[in-house]
Amino acid sequence: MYLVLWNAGVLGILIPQVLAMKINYDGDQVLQIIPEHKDQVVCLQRVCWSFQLDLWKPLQPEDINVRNVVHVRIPSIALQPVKEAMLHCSLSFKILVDDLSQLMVNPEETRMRRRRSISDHDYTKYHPMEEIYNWINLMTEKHSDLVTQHSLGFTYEIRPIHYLKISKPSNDPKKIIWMDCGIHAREWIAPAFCQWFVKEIVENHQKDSRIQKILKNIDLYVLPVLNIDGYIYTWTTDRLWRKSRSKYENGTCYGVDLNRNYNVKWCSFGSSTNCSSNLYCGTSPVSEPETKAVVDFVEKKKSEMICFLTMHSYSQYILTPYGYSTNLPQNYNETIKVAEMAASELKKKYGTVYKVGTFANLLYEASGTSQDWVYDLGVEFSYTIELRDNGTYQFILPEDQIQPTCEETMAGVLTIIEYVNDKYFPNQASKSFGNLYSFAFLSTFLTVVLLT
Ligand code: 0X9
Ligand code: ZN
Ligand code: ZN
Repeated sequence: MYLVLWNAGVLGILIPQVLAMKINYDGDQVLQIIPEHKDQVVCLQRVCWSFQLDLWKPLQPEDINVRNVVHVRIPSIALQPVKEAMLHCSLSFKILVDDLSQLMVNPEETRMRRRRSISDHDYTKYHPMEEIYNWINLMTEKHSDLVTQHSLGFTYEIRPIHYLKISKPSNDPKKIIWMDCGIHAREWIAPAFCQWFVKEIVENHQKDSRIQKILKNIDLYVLPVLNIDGYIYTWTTDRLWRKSRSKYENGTCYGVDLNRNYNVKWCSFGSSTNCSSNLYCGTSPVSEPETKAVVDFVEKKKSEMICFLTMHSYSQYILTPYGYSTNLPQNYNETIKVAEMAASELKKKYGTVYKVGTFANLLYEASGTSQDWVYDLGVEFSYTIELRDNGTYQFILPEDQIQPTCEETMAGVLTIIEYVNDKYFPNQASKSFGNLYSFAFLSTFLTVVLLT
């Protein structure tokens, strides 16, 4: 049974890969529009619907609002009529990207790079999936004292989903912090950050006292790419693919938005029942094997899990629950405080400004996200982090921004992790200092007592 599935999977992947033409975005533009009045909103929505435009921000015309920034891709052939239609209702626009295809790196070229040893793995480049699989292997070989790889499950196209567990041996019970990257295929900076994060931890766990302290109490679980099928598809066929690659309605449409597929107000807001939509929520909650893999894992580990981080792009946000409701979670003040601390540490590196808040209040409501599902399961600190940029390059963040993005994000993420560690392990937070302090206090006290 397994072998048959695997073969079918391989064939199912290989055939379309050979036949499918790569989608090119020659001459496509990305426009920024900020509608100032209600009638402009309505006009812009109509333009989006009638030209079937690919909205990037927000993701569907229904969520366009007065004075909210809109980013939309216009195919080269539609440029003239779309711009005319916009000017017709006095909508002014700014050209964010003049020719999208110019921004996209040539993946074939990148694929030619062959990695031989771990020191060759270039953390300032984007990597195709086979290189990430190799990196996972090499990481566990080279750092077997600290890093192990485990299977979370399989994707729709039957590829193994691996996560890394970073753990120091301990006799005391530990807690778990989870981080996943690559739910959305085109958000390449997220998997790049997961790789960076693991590198930083393994390289610094001996010299950095903060990482040392954290690893005493906490195991870090890192999932470098969840939506592997989609990620591969962005390399082979469509750089702007968002969803997974499951097949619907006899192959007339593909893919579920894996961040709309969780069993939390499933398919109510900011999602679609239309399988052609970028926000397709699937046929039922947890219908996708990728979602199921995460759900099974989190359910098994929920009593130990104290923090859940899910990495996305773009917009530069640290988001707290909820997405499915504008109601605030019970620990809102604390989670916001921690997010603000993280944003401020992040900003210290390169001055990058992140906004903090709930998704539903900052942007629009979205149900069925992993962040909300995990939070409602009882994981106290659950964050979605939307990495760079803020609109100049959007999903096509240039490789020369990988390093600064990862460095600043590392500062932010470590702030969250340290806070959570200190909260759950208060005595360990500054034990040596504490001991010294009580010794000093006791001896002063004794001296005073003895002298009087
Ligand atoms: O819409 C999403 O899935 C995320 N944004 S993205 O542009 N990367 O697609 C944000 C999800 C936020 N979720 C919650 N706050 N619950
Ligand atoms: Zn495996
Ligand atoms: Zn995303």
